[in-house]
Order: sequence, then C-alpha cells, then structure tokens
Amino acid sequence: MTIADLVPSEVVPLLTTRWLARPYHYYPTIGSTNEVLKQLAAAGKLGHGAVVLANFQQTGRGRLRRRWQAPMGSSLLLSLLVQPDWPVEQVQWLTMLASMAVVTAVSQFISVPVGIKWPNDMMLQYDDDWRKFGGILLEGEMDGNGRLRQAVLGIGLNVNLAVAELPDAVTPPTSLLVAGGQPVSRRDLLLALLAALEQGYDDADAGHSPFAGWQAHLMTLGTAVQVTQANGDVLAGEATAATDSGALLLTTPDGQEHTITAGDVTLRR
Ligand code: BT5
Repeated sequence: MTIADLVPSEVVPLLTTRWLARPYHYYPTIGSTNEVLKQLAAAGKLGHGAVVLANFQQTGRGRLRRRWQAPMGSSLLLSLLVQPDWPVEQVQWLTMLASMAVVTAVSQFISVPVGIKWPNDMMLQYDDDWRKFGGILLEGEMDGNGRLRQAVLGIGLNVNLAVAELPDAVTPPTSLLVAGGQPVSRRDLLLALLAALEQGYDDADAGHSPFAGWQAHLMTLGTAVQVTQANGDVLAGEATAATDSGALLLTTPDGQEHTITAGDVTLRR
C-alpha cells in the first residue's frame, strides 16, 4: 500500500514557490520522469518551471544509460524543466544548485551530515562512512550561439527505503530512513526541496554562482580517489579542488594536476 501523499491535491495548495512546480504533474507510474518531461517540452506542452514527479519509475535512469531503482512509494523521483539564457559554461551551475537544494532540504529532516560526491551523487555520513542516498541527472540543450536554452534536471532521493530495499550499487546506498532511523514525510521534503531549488535558481539566474557552497559540500575533496573518465581512462590521486564550471582537479602522485570534466569517482581507503 502506498499513501498518495504526493498527489497534486496534497502538494499544490502547500507550495511556497512562485514559478517552480507550476504546473506540477504527478504520475502514479511512469517510464522516466526525465524522458516524459523532455517529450512534453518538445511538444511545446510545458515551459519553464514545470515539474513531473512519479510515485514509481519503470525505467528510471542514471547517467550513461544506467538504471535508477526505487520501490513504489519509497522515494522522491522528479524532474524540473528550466529555460535559462545562460552561457554554456554555466551549465553545471544547474547540477550545483540542485545538489545544494538537496543539502538544504534534507538537512531540515535529518541530523547526519549531507555531502556531495563529485559530480552528482548525494551522500549521507554515518558509522564513519559516506553512503549514497540520491543522484542528479542533468540533460541540457544548447542553441547555436553557445547559450544554454533548456535543461531537464532529474532528482532521485531515497526517502523511506528499508535496508532490504536498497539496490545493489557500486557506491554503498542508503536512505533517509536507514540513516536517520525514522521515516520522513515525502511531501514535506518535496515542499522544502522545491522552495530551495527555486531560491537557488533565482540566485544563479541573477548571476550569483552556486560554486562556493557546492565546493564546500564536496566530500570528495582532500581524499584519495580513483576517477574513471568518460573514455575509460582511470586516474588515481588526490581530489584537491573543483572549478566554477564544475570540473574536478586531481593531483596524481607525480605531482601533475588534472582537470576532470566528466567521470565517476571511487573513494580509496
Ligand atoms: C545518478 O546517476 O545518480 C542520477 C540518478 C537520477 C535519478 C532521477 S529519478 C528522477 C529522474 N528521472 C530519471 O529517469 N532519473 C532521474 P549515476 O551517477 O549514473 O548513478 C547510477 C548508479 O547509482 C547505478 O548504476 C547504481 O549503481 C546506483 N543506484 C541505482 N539506484 C540507486 C538508488 N536508489 N540508490 C542508490 N544508488 C542507486
């Protein structure tokens, strides 16, 4: 049984946002919220600020055709459509501000530290370990003039999954329930998340970079990591800093600094 706590009649009257989640589209079951939102946007049916949220995804996606798995009724699974007129170098600001909105919202419901594992993993720290409870999936579209015109930001957060429901994953998974020891209201978390997302977007749109806050929450920095790059190359070293455009700086044992723009990070112990 699933409590229908995310249906529009339960959520819309409580929204504190001005433009985000207006409209708010709820699906009990969907393929992928990112895919459906992209189709509706391509058909001209939705514009800036639209949100698609599902109680269950049949084909939830991560990056690089990976799967995002979440039992029905357990999670927040949503995508938002934004139509910024930003230089393309700022595209990663969207991942940064979404990650920071997750930090802000989740911190209101759980007392364990919330961190960001570069580039897009949301992590909780307990029992001397960081575990993944969420991920961000950004899909942007540029125009011919190097401007970012439209982007879909997908956010998946494990809210009330029990230990037995956590998926098999390379990065150890967790949920707010498992980490905090008590269930969290998906609706209240959603409302806090949407408010933080709107604030973060408005700040970025006014030209204020979300970089400093994001970098301060990157638990990856100062640690020994192994980075698998998009082309399959693997580099091991220390993650030292990040850049305003979202790259990770890695120093290898030979003292060389590498700028990583895309890839997966494994923490080494
Ligand atoms: C991500 O990809 O972490 C981004 C996930 C974004 C999901 C949201 S849900 C709403 C929206 N609609 C979609 O279709 N997607 C977005 P990536 O960094 O590639 O990580 C994917 C990997 O995380 C998988 O290969 C698994 O190892 C692991 N994984 C899958 N489901 C997980 C879960 N529920 N909790 C923790 N790890 C998970």
